[in-house]
Amino acid sequence: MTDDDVEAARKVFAGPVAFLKSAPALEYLPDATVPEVAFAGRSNVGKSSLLNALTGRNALARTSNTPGRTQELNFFDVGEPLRLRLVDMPGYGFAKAPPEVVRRWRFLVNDFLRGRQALKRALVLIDARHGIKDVDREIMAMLDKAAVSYRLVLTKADKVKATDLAAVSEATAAEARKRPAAHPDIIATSSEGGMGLAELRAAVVEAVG
Ligand SMILES: Nc1nc2c(ncn2[C@@H]2O[C@H](COP(=O)(O)OP(=O)(O)O)[C@@H](O)[C@H]2O)c(=O)[nH]1
Ligand SMILES: [Mg+2]
Repeated sequence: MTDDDVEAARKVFAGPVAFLKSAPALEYLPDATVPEVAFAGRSNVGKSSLLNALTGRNALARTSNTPGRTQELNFFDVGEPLRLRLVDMPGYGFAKAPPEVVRRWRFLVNDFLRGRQALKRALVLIDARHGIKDVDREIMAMLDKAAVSYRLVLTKADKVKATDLAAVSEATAAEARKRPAAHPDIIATSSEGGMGLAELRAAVVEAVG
């Protein structure tokens, strides 16, 4: 990834970003005419914060204290002319979720991942304080099976010491290398300090070609 790639991506994200629609079920998906990059992660991993930080919009994706409420795919259009669509996938792994909610999540996400031509890449967010958990492995397995290429992204990097960040980065990358559809390199980010955001924007733009 060159400086030019990073600068080109900065420009894409500096353009308009607009909420397009919310899809609570597959029949509400937008037409698959624009390349998409989906964001996945456990509830509270920092997904909404990262979407806001990436796009420089404070309230684009709601940051919520009631995890697990939204079981919808949210679509955001990026760039003028329109370059790509970000997909905010419903969070998973929240405590005490009713089985029906978990079941609905699994069907919605699995059907989306398996059938979506426009989906170029997924980003699976991992909390840098905790590393990969079994619920993350479940979605990684779904992505491997659906042959959707994905990349692991550490969040909240500002919350861990540099030595711990290096260790969790290495452990996460080691696991990524064993996964058929995972990118071998991971990106460490912070929505607070801005770490990794320029690189992540470039990775998103690169994914949509
Ligand atoms: N220190 C720090 N806190 C963060 C970061 N990203 C998110 N948070 C906090 O983590 C909590 C959950 O964030 P949110 O974006 O709503 O997570 P989501 O459920 O994955 O969408 C909120 O209190 C955020 O302020 C980060 O990069 N650094
Ligand atoms: Mg959220």
